[in-house]
Order: sequence, then structure tokens, then C-alpha cells
Amino acid sequence: MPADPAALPEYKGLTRHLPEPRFVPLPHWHRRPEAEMAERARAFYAEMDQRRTTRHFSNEPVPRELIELAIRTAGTAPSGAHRQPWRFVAVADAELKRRIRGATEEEEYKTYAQRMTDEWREALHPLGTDHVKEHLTEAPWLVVLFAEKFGLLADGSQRKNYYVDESVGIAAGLFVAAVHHMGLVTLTHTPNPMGFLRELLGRGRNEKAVLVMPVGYPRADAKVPDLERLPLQAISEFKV
Ligand code: IYR
Repeated sequence: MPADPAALPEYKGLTRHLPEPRFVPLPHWHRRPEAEMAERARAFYAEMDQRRTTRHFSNEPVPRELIELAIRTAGTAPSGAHRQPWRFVAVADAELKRRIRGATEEEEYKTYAQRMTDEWREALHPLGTDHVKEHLTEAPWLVVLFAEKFGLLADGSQRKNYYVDESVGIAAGLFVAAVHHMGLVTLTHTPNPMGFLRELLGRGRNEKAVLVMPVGYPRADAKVPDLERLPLQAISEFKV
């Protein structure tokens, strides 16, 4: 039972010192016939269902504009209190990529050799991964996604961000979709612990690297593990 509003203490007065929020009419939306919606939904699903994560990148260059567009698409994600707590660092510089690969492989070696439990190592076995990260120097772009854990204001004070992990996760999903949609491939790589990326890329102490996403063309002989996606019945439940 919803609480009786009259019985609840009032809280809106707590923000009475702030200017009135501004609203504009919902832009760009128009009603589509149901058949058209179904057709678009099917086509989008079919396209997304063809996305695969490969580790085999060609070193063929990709124009910067395509990376910018993928980042802009990611930046359309909803976020907690609209704080937009994502920062994308796009690296094409060969020397920087080499340094990132060096530091990553050092961490990954420790992860695979020492940090992983046997259970984890066995879970990864079908993916065929190890500490060698060729994609970090092969792919023309490495897009490193940082989460802005808190804002740093001009006067040095901190401003809280909200639902940062959720917001950044949604942005990453849109980035992956944008890359696939434009006809390139990417990989969501997590070389934990990732503190070295903040240092190598000169980012602030309020940012935390969450994903390294190489972007490029797949190599002509690119392979993917033989995996299947869970069916609808396994990932959903409808209460109607
Ligand atoms: N971060 C390591 C290990 C790794 C972990 C998971 I969970 C994966 O799905 C894949 C790899 C790496 O990138 O190799």
C-alpha cells in the first residue's frame, strides 16, 4: 500500500534555495505504428546478435572521426543525477600503446599466474585468453574508459557522483553497440588492477580505469570462441 502522502513529512522545502528546474517538451519522439516498431526491433536485435568479441585485430588505420562518433554515442547514456561520469581516452600513439601493453602484460602475468583461483582459470579456459595482449599494440585505437568517481571543482573541492558503475556500464554498452553498428570490432578488456592506466594516461585521482577497448577491423583470420547466447527464456521472466 502506498503511504498516505499527507502523513509523510514534507521535504521539497529543502531545495527551495535552488532555481526552479527547467523542462522542455520531449524532443524528437513520434509515435510509430506497432508493425514498424516490431520491424525496427527485429532488425536491431538481428544486427546486435551478430556482434562478437574477437581478440584478433588488424593494424589497419581507422579514421579518428569514427572513434569520436562511438564516444559521442556512448555519451548519450543516461547517468545518475546526469553527472555523465564517463571519460574516454582514445590512444592511437604507437609508443603509448606499447607502454600500455607492457604494463598490462606485467599485471596480467601476475593475475594469470598468481591471483586467479583455479576455478577462475578454468572458467576462462574456453575463451583461450592468457597474459599476452597482442590487441593492445595491433588495434589502431585503444579506447580507455575511466569512471569519474567524484567531480573535482575549479576550487579544488569534490562533488559527489551517483550510480557511477551503473552509468559507466550503460555508456560502455552503447559504445560497444556503436562500434558494431559502424562495422568495426571491439573487445572489453579489463587488465586488473588498472591503476597503471591513470598514471600512463595522466588522468586525475578522481578517475578510475574500468575498461580498455581496442577498436579496429578484425584480422582476416580473426577467430572467436565457439559460444552460444542464453535463450530468452533463460534470461527473462514475464509476470503478466
Ligand atoms: N583480465 C584478464 C582475465 C579475464 C577475465 C575475464 I572474467 C574474462 O572474461 C576474460 C579475461 C584478461 O583480460 O585476460
